[in-house]
Amino acid sequence: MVDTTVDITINKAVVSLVRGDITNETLDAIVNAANSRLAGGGGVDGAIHKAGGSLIMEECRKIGGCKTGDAVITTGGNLKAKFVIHAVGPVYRDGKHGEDKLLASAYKRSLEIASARGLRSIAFPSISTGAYGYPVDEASQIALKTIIDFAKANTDIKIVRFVLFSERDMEVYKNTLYKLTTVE
Ligand code: AR6
Repeated sequence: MVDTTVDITINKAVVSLVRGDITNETLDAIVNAANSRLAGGGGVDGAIHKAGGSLIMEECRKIGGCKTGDAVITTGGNLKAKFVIHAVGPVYRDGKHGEDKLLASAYKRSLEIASARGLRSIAFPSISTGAYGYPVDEASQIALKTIIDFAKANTDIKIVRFVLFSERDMEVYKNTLYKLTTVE
């Protein structure tokens, strides 16, 4: 039953894992796995720009770019989510080029930007684990640990949802969440 949604409460936030397409989410913000030029592309980036329409790209062009490990916010355009937070994860080389810190930072900056805007709910894809090649098991540990640490220290964001595209990713994230929340 790998597709069953998982919800856990950390401090004031419900962290959940669901399987699906992030462009269907109705939360305050969805996070895009963008590139540093904010130029659009394939994967979740392509799906978000396609569903959200040209206003998102117009704002991306005005912003001009985003460093790896950082994030920027635009309108949600035609999406049900009000905003898109474009986070830039690292390209995975061999794990020895600071990829872990950059990936953690992409998640943390997205949460900080959402919080600074007064947003209460946010959905993430699995950043860097598609075209950028980050091994999903390691990436899931970094992603979930960063979110759990943020939720322990902050009370403003109430819903953090991971929207996982494949059954395998769902299974990996579930196992990681279980390990992170039962070992402590
Ligand atoms: N909803 C949720 N997750 C999705 C969706 C969707 N609609 N579509 C794909 N995924 P990727 P990256 C998953 O490649 O590795 C782009 O060209 C996908 O299965 O989208 O950070 C950008 O422009 C995978 O698990 O992002 C950048 O150049 C995850 O989203 C580059 O790719 C991330 O895969 C970024 O690469």
